[in-house]
Amino acid sequence: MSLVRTDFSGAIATITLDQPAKRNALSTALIEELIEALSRCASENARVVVLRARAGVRVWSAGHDVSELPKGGRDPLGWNDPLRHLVRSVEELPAPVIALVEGGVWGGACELVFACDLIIASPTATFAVTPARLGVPYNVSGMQTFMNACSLRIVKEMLFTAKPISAERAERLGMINHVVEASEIEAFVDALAADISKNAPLSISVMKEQMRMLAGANPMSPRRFERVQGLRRIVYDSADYAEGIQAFLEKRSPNFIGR
Ligand code: LCV
Repeated sequence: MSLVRTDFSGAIATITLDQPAKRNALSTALIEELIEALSRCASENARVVVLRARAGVRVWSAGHDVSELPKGGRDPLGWNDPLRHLVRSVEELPAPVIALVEGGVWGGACELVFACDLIIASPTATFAVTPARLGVPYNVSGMQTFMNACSLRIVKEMLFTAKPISAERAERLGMINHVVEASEIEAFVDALAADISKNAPLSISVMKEQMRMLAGANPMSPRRFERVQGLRRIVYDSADYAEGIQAFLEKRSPNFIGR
């Protein structure tokens, strides 16, 4: 059974996350279908892609499938992690991707949404970045995605508290483009997508790629990168990382000890 649906209406594609039983957790299987759907949008020259969950969901996506995270001793968000592939696929797609968000967005799914080009959310939408809740050392490019989404102080609040922020506050902070009532959000996104699809696709795709390169142009020396990787290894090799994953799987609160 498909975990993702793809529909085309002229030059506009809509990809729907469709695994409500697992709250659209970003498992390898679901991510592979998402990447395949994005690739199909590119091959069919879609001019806009709308990424959404089923209408009216309480949870847009529960984030990385925690059961697929390594138990320790290996980078949980390394270059080849499916979530990393997915974020790059969104960023490198020539067509703009509009995230239509209803319900809660958790952890790595926040990075997926923030990697989209525009974000339209209903008032029910919330955004929670959760590495600290699991004891995970988020990866460098993911941190850059968050830092490009809003001010450093807000990113620190979201990362250190792991608490959800509301769509209304996210809009006020410039983290999302519009908050639109659930009853109107589909028509709003359709009109936005139609406006974009009437413009020059080559111009748009090149401007999207320029902004990706400029936004990611963070001169980090090899020495600094190695230091970051060394620090991250301390975290994913820690007892706290193992405890965070185990506590989630056992559906209990974690007891972090700071090592
Ligand atoms: C696997 C899940 C998940 C899930 N994985 O429904 O950003 S980082 O670094 O943290 C990164 C590593 C990351 O993204 O980590 C994941 C961060 N995500 C979260 O912390 C959210 C975890 N999920 C929840 O808090 C709840 O599931 C929410 C609030 C999303 C929905 O609550 P609700 O009561 O509606 P359940 O918790 O009952 O979940 C329904 C089924 O989905 C599974 C969960 O285990 C359950 O499966 P079973 O029915 O088999 O028990 N599920 C939910 N989230 N991230 N599986």
